[in-house]
Amino acid sequence: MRTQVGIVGAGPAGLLLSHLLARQGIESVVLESRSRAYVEKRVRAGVLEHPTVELLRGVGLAERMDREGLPHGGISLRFDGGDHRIDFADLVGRGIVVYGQQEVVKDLIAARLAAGGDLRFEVSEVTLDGITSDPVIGFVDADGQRRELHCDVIAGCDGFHGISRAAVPGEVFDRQYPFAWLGILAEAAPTHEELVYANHPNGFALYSMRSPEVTRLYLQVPPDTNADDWSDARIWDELQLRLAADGFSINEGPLLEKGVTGMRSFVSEPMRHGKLFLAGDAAHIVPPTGAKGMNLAIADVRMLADALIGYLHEKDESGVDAYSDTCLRRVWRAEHFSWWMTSMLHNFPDEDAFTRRLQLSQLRYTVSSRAAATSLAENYVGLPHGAAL
Ligand code: RFL
Ligand code: PHB
Repeated sequence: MRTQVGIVGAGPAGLLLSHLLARQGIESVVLESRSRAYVEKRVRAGVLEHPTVELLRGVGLAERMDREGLPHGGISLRFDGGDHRIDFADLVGRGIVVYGQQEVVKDLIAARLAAGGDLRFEVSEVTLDGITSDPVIGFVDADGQRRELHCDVIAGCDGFHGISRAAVPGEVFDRQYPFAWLGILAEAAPTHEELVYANHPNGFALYSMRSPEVTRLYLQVPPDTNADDWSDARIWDELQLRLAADGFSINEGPLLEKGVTGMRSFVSEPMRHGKLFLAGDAAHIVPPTGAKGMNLAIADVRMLADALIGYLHEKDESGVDAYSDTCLRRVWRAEHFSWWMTSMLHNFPDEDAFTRRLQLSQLRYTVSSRAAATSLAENYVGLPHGAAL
């Protein structure tokens, strides 16, 4: 088999890359280890930043998002018994859209299949060879046939646990946090229109949603937590307590999903080796507090698609040569923002009184100074793609 771009991984990064390349007449094959049903059901991110929304609109992927997504003009920070709204619309004139990652993935798969795209699910034993000369991806297809896919370049979009990153020699930057998030999806109508980030003495809590019928909520828990140790009643009690504010209560309902997510900051540099390019979680991870992971994956592949179009159509290497450095500037901005939000909003187990006072001071400053609130807003709604960072 032969194609121009061999893409490993059918998450938002791999699927969007395939879509962007196809629009410019470049062929790709997407290889995914999981089934289509699995990737379409995997519950993950929920916040699309402004540049993501604009990109999806610009490339014909926004029809359902514009119908079903929930546009938000701000978020609340809740601490010390008070609720403080950060008004994105007023501060930066832009907002976000709440639309589940798996909905983006469903829309992408539908668009690729409608355009005759080659997506292969349930492949196994994926290997990468010839990365600095003639790239070949080896794999076993869903029917058990071993195959070789020869390509001009490989895009490693296989997430944090994929195989691509190991083929790129370089340096790794890693930080683990001493807590995790217990996340639930509940069949309960949201009682509040926007997201609430709460810093409570018992730990962080986040109020989010997916639709007018489904609420998404998170609690800070110890890193080794087993989700089964938390009964539904205990989860609701803790959410009601940590998110409490005047006139605010959470509708409870049956849980559709419950899981624990670790918190980590991670960057692997560079994002390219020879003809292998990393994009998305394959190259970097952020803790979810800034809602940046999927948005960064999307920014990477936008840059990568432009670079590959120049390279494959016109043999212009300037874009592929600049890819890693340019992406990493946005990556580190998001790493900083996510680390900052995480540090400001969570309880650190060994936190002393001095650190706690600093945290509260930072929260008060963020909600009372227009300059500080604007900085949060501009990062949260997303700095423009292509901004000098
Ligand atoms: P993905 O989505 O992990 O996709 C990688 C794909 O590669 C496949 N794969 C392989 N395929 C073939 N061969 C192999 N050897 C393979 N190994 C792996 C995998 O099965 C998978 O399908 O990476 P991608 O495309 O880079 O996308 C990144 C995002 O998924 C991730 O950053 C976000 O989900 C992070 N995230 C959030 N991001 C946001 O922008 N906003 C949010 O609000 C937000 N909230 C979150 C989040 C992630 C969370 N979890 C569960 C980690 C909330 C949570 C709880
Ligand atoms: C979500 O709705 O899943 C969500 C929202 C905001 C975050 C993280 C996750 O910061």
